[in-house]
Amino acid sequence: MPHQKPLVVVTRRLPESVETRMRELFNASLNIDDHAMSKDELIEAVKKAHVLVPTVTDEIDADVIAAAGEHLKLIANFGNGVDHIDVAAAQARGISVTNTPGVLTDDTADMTMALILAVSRRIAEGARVIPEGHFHGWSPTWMLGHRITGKRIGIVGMGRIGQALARRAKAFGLQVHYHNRRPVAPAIEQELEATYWDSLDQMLTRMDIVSVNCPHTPATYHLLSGRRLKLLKRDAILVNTARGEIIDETALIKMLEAGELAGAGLDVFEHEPAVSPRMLKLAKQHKIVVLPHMGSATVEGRVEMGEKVIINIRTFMDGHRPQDRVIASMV
Ligand code: 8YV
Repeated sequence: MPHQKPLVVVTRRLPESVETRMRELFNASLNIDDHAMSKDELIEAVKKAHVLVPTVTDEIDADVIAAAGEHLKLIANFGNGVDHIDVAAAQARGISVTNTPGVLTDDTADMTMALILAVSRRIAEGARVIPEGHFHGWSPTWMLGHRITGKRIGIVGMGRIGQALARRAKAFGLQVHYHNRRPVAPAIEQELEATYWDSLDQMLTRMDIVSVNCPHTPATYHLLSGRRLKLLKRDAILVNTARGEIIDETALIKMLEAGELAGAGLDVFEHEPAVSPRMLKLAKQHKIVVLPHMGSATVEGRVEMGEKVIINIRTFMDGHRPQDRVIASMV
């Protein structure tokens, strides 16, 4: 790192307090009009930057890494997931990668519960009735959804967010089940009264609600494949606030169209920001609830993410290993 302030290229607009602090601490190059950078722009950025601060909208692939100038030593991602960064290629070039875990756990878990309730209790559909002038009076059989209390939730991925969701689910009276690479500590299992399923297939056949909360890695790409989705009960619902790529979206759409699954709540999509017309049709028919990747979208969360990015850069510049360093073998 240079003795003068390092050139930190930030690819998107960040909360004002974060940008102000970055300007004070670094030679910060900010993206004033907040456009998603093209590949050429990213290549130009890595040629000159000492530190790159990308977000989920930037594909930092092997080509971008290969174009990096000798000064680039750190990619300090603004976000938790790093599936848009070729971490192995970065590591091979001696470029460290950090992320921002922990500070978006509660917000994402809250949004997951919100989607579970939205789908089960038809909230998105109901919220449109009055503004669209269709409320002509209460009726005993109108707008009925399904109770969640007493149902079984199967959480796929029991990391920070999975556990935060489990805590909320338990408070709502759901029975918590989970699949993970390995069981969580017995004390956590006890606290959450959670049942571990070594076999994802077996868990899927028994759940009323399935929530995807694992990271997207080569191992979890299409983890919920067409075959596995077929294992779900017809009256089950599926919720995804992790990454679209974890579910075979085409297979999911087919099942929803055929009425082979009761519903879905999706905050993320396989080809984001593109969402398939068939998915839009299902949303218009109120068979699914779709949100535009809002899981961590709180003012508080975004400021804390920015603060974490700054801490990671400062720690790195001071010659220490940042706490949030991501290594290729982890992803
Ligand atoms: C962020 C996310 O909005 O952190 C993540 O992995 O998916 C999001 O909630 C996004 O990544 C910001 O870059």
